[in-house]
This record gives sequence, C-alpha cells and structure tokens, in this order.
Amino acid sequence: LKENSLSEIKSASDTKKINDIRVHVLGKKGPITEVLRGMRDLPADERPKVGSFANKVRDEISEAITQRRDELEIAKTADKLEQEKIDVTLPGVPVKQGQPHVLEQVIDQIEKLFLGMGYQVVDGPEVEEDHYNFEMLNLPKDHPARDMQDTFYITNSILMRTQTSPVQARTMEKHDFSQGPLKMISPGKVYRRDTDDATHSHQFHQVEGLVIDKHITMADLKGTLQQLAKNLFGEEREIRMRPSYFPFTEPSAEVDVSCFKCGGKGCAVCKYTGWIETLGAGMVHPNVLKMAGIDPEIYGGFAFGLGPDRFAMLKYGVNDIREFYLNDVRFLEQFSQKG
Ligand code: FA5
Repeated sequence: LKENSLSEIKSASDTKKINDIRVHVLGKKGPITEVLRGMRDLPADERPKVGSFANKVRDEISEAITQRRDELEIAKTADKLEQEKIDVTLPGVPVKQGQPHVLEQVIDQIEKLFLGMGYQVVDGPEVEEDHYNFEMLNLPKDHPARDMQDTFYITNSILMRTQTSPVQARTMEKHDFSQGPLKMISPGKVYRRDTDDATHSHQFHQVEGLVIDKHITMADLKGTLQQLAKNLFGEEREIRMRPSYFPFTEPSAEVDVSCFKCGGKGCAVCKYTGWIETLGAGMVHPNVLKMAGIDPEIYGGFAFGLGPDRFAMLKYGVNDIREFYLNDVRFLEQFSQKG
C-alpha cells in the first residue's frame, strides 16, 4: 500500500489528484484507518507493533502528500508568472489626459482674481426656493420683472434658480457685520426657459458678486469690473456701463466689454458696435438690504452677475454658446492648458 501510494503521489499532476489520494488512503474509510480501527481485535502484545507500523506508514504518506502538493503549487505559480510576464521594454499605450472644461477654466480665473481681492467664494443650491430666487430680491409674486427670467418651476414655490443672486440673499441674511464687510462671489449653474441660439442657452453659468459695507459707491463697482475685464481679456480692454433695470439694484447698469483689436475671430460675437454685453450690475436696493435684516441707512453695496459663457465666447472668439455643451473633444482640446 505504501509503495503504491507513494508512487501514485509522485506521479500526481495536479492538486485535485493529490486530494483524491489523501481521501482514498488516509480518509475515514481508507485502509489505514481500517487497520487502526481493527486493532481492538488484536491480541494485546501485537497492538503496539501494528499501531506504530500503521502510524509510520500514515505519516510517510501524509508527508509525501504535503511535499508533492507544495511542489505542484510552486510549479503552478512559476507557470502563471511565466504566462503573465510583462515586457517592460515594449512601448507603452499613451493615457489620454483630460483637462478642465473651458468654462471651468474661466470660472477658475475669476475665482482666483476675487480671492486675491479678499472675497469669499460661496455655493448655493441650484434647486431653489421662489423666496430666495425672487422675493428676497425685491421681486414679489406677480411682479412684471419676473418675465425677464422665464422660469422652470418644480412646484409653486420651488424652482430651478434663474440667477445666482439668491446666493447673495442667503449670504446677506447670515452675515455678521461686526466681523467686517461682506465680500463674496458665487459661481454656478442657472436655468431659464430661453430658446437655445448662438448666444442663449437654457442652462448656463453665472458668477454673482456682492460687496456690502459702509461708504461703498458706484465708483467701487466700476473699478472692480474694470479690473475683472482687464484680468480676463487683457489690459487694453475697457468697460462701459449703460443704464438698465434690475429690481434688486438701484441704480442698475448693463456692462459691456470692448472688443479690442476687432478683426480677429472675437468680432463675430461683438458684431459692429465694438462692445459686447457681459453682465448686469448695480447698487443693492434698500429693500433687499432691509429684507436681509441690514440697515440701509448704515450699509450699502454693489452687486453684479456675469455670464462666464459669454465671457468665454469673448475671450476665445467662440461664435456659438452651444459649442460649450456639445462636448466635442476636438473643440474642447483647443483650450488645453498644457501650453
Ligand atoms: C441677471 O441674471 C442678474 N441676476 C444679474 C445681476 C446680479 C444684476 C446682481 C444686478 C446685480 P441677466 O438676466 O442680465 O441678469 O443675466 C446676467 C448675465 O447672464 C448676462 O449679462 C449674460 O452674460 C448671461 N445670460 C443671461 N441669459 C443667458 C442665456 N440664456 N444664455 C447665456 N448667458 C446668459
């Protein structure tokens, strides 16, 4: 039995076979167990002899099994390593590297500029309450100016925000002026039931800006926006402010940026006037301050809301706002930051 088993173990070619042999020879119903079990029928003086012999055979077989199993495992691992060998000298497959979307790049640049001027960047919800999107901004229900921003309503009082201005309402409400003035910007997505065309999208971006302190004037607003235009579009750019109307600012202005060096691709968005409308702004309306719990006799400030999509069009001479949302890699790759 021993010789047979040992030679079978030696020639076993996989671990399953080894296991079969172990069960067959050493298992509960195997011959060795049988011998050991049968010992009670033997005369007492023969028991130790037979017992130690059977145990010795069992130990030898068991050791041979362990040894063979180890050999097979090692061979298997070596085989696997051989098969999975990697030739590190082969040329690699280049990994396609992504980059921030061009709108993200423009928003980043705006954030950096304002952070440098001591503003904080504040987030707000895109699914907003009518209360913050309109009412707190001096636009009560049925106010005709609501028509200026055709709205996606979810329920009577919940909507997709049409502007980033609700974030200023939310921030004003919470601000503690004993800690200093309020200076914030709030970038994010906004939604309107506008028909998509070359300069309008039903979902676009805005960056809200707000400063509230004592003695803030329209000159502070103009200086800030001039700084913004020059930082984004180049030192040679100018801005102009045209009287306008927003319910939450008084006076209000529409702000245009000059299309310097007309004749380049940028001219297409500038048409023939030499100016492009980029943002709305004004001095925060006393009603808006009051609703947020701020005394308009003491504090005042300016606010603006700009469209990074229009900024990006002007900066890079993109003629159609829809390009930003088609996600054609060939278009997006043109704005690689790799230099
Ligand atoms: C507003 O949304 C005001 N909340 C801005 C504001 C903030 C005024 C604070 C005063 C004080 P308006 O609807 O004009 O204003 O939009 C602001 C900017 O968003 C526009 O100048 C334009 O750049 C951009 N914009 C507006 N509608 C669209 C659209 N459908 N697609 C792309 N950009 C748009």
